[in-house]
Amino acid sequence: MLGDQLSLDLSALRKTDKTQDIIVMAEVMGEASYVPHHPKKIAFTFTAMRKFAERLRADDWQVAYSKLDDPENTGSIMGELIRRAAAYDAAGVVYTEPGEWRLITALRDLPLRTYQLPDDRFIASSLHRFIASHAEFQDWAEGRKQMRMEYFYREMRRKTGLLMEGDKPTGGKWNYDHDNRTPPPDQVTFEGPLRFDPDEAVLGLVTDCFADNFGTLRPFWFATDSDQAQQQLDHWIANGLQRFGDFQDAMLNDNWFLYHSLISFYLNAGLLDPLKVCLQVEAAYHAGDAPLNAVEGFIRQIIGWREYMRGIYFLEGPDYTARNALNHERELPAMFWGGDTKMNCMTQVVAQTRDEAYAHHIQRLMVTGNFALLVGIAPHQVHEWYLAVYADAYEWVEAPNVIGMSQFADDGIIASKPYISSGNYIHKMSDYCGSCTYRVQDKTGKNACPFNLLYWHFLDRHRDRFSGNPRMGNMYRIWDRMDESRRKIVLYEAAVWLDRLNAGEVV
Ligand code: FAD
Ligand code: DLZ
Ligand code: SF4
Repeated sequence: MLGDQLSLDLSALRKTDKTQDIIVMAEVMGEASYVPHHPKKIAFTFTAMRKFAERLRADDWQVAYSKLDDPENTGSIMGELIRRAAAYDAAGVVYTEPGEWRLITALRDLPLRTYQLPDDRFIASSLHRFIASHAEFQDWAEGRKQMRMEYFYREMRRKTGLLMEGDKPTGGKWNYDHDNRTPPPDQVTFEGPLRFDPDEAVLGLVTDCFADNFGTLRPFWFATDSDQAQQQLDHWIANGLQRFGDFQDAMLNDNWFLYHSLISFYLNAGLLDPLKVCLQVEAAYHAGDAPLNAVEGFIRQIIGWREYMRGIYFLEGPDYTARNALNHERELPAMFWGGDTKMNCMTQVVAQTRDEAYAHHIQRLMVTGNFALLVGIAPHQVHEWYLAVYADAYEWVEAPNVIGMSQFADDGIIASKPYISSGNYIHKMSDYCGSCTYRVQDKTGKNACPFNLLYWHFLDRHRDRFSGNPRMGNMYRIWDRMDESRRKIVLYEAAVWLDRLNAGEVV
């Protein structure tokens, strides 16, 4: 059982026999270092794995658990399986499909008899009439000129019956996204996530072994078992859900969590079940405890985006993370690792990421992601950064969000147009610009917000690719109508700014 497979109803566990089978779990350097994971992510994984192993043992399972510093630890999942198979004279290995091609391939190549079972902890894969396997997602996807999440989502609503009245969506509309874009509130009434006590032994181990990794380990407050994760969900439904919809896209200097649920870590590790979560949130709506825009918005993220991303990851195959449709080659600048920058939005989001191993969706998409796309950073480097720094990052969900949604490196499989914006959007949705060295109102000049310059630079250099896109025609018309001398100044200033970035100046 892998570190993100901590579910009592995991398919591999269902197939095994307590009286004769051995559950193998292993903290290994290979998994802890394929990217330089944030220390909180490593501490979360190890603590949750240790607790899960204890829970299994209490339920009479036989667990062979390797700690990272066990002297016999071979350092890889494959090595540990071979070692344990020899020690127990095992006939073979039964496992649930991992969420990453790298491990799928490695496990397939094990010099042992192996049986891979599907991971049916996903709603789509447990709805046997809909998409029971990767092949069926492929069938669903084929024959569609364009795959779009919205159609998949509606299908998921119909199949699950979530927020449905007969065959009609509750409230008459499928999607309340337009009601979910209110600028930040003056006061946030949600106090943020529950904070749980850490396992000091694990924190000590992580401090000793991963001292150089980017990220702050303490205070460590994550839930690390399913009971605690459920407490966090209950706490958020009671106190945060009500205003989640309104302020889903808002960002603040002094409040990092706003009304977000902070349950992605727990869902992705297997500590919470996505369908049960959605049913509980739907029940809050029917009890009159939360408005429809919040409940629909939340359920869409889980049965829509989360499941869709998984479908795409497996549909697109192992080369997905190498895609680079826009030929972006710039090195990831030091500011992503906490290096100085004068852009307050970047400073805030990177600081929050460093301290919490968390940023919410719009911060990931419209600040760090938007910046990476506008300046043209190599998508593989962007992908590795996101995979490392967020505690909820596993490749099946991270890669479609980064390579597809955020960087358009898959040439539009996920997004119908690139998610780019000038400083205006960040200004509208946050209080970042008020305390920035740059001026968001300035379109050119020495204090001009870099997003304002880079936005046009991006559109101009990718004209061939995007000018025919019906959703972008308007932007090209605005650009073309601009005075030629003004266009020249914008492009010149953007190029100078990029040169300064290349030269390692603090920009
Ligand atoms: P909330 O805002 O409370 O949303 C509720 C839940 O909806 C989340 O817990 C999550 O499970 C689900 N969800 C929302 N949006 C998405 C989405 N786009 N894809 C999948 N699930 C979604 N999410 C990850 O779980 N792991 C990642 O590695 C990851 N990387 C991302 C990278 C980029 C560039 C972007 C733009 C988004 C990424 N997301 C990722 C999606 C999203 O940002 C996080 O799921 C969300 O911020 C988690 O915080 P939360 O639990 O407070 O979410
Ligand atoms: C993320 C992670 C880390 C940091 N460490 C381990 C580990 O030591 N052992 C383990 O079984 N899993 C770990 N994981 C989770 C895996 O990387 C994850 O299962 C794969 O990336 C597939 O999603
Ligand atoms: Fe970011 Fe520009 Fe606003 Fe500064 S002015 S915070 S760089 S959007």
